[in-house]
Amino acid sequence: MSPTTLTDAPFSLVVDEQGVLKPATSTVERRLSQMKGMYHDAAAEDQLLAGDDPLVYEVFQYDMPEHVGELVVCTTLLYPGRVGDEFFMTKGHYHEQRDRAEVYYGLSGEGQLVVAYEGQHHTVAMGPKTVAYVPPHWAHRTVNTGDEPFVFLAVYHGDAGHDYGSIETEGFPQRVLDRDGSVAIVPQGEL
Ligand code: PAN
Ligand code: ZN
Repeated sequence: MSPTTLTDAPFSLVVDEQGVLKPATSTVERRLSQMKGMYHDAAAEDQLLAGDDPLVYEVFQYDMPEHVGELVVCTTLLYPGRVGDEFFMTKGHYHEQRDRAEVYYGLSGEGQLVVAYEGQHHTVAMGPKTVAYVPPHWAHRTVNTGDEPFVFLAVYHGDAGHDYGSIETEGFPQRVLDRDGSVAIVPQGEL
């Protein structure tokens, strides 16, 4: 349960060498089996699921009151890997409160931020020390395009909430693929 009163004292958190936020009050462990149908190559997905159901990413979060005036801090460790030719990625979401923006700060590894809104789309390359801005209203997802964990810190409004269903139904208009060792950003319609 989130606390119902606003925070009234400063505090600090630490991000360890691996990117784990300490302390974290909630964590997410996302395996491939929890992302069924999100990768374009269903046969490659089935093959991986028949194996060890890989861990795709983890989130370490310090929960805050669900209030617009508060800021939630979390880190994401997005592991390297591919489903067929498609790089490991997060599920992606809109914020439930659509007009809540977010800031990402790259800590290690390499990736892409993919955003989408009403048929428009953009990608933003991210690496260590990149500050990437997710504008209000845009669905957002990250993709690990490297061979080591892509780790970033996120800061977002306490009342933002996460709507996974809408973008899952719509689908992101761009996919990030490994084409002969190069990163290719491919429109969904051109697969
Ligand atoms: C991030 C994401 C995190 C995991 O902290 O929640 O990277 O991605 P999914 O939530 O799409 O599974 C964020 O954007 N928070 O709002
Ligand atoms: Zn978000």
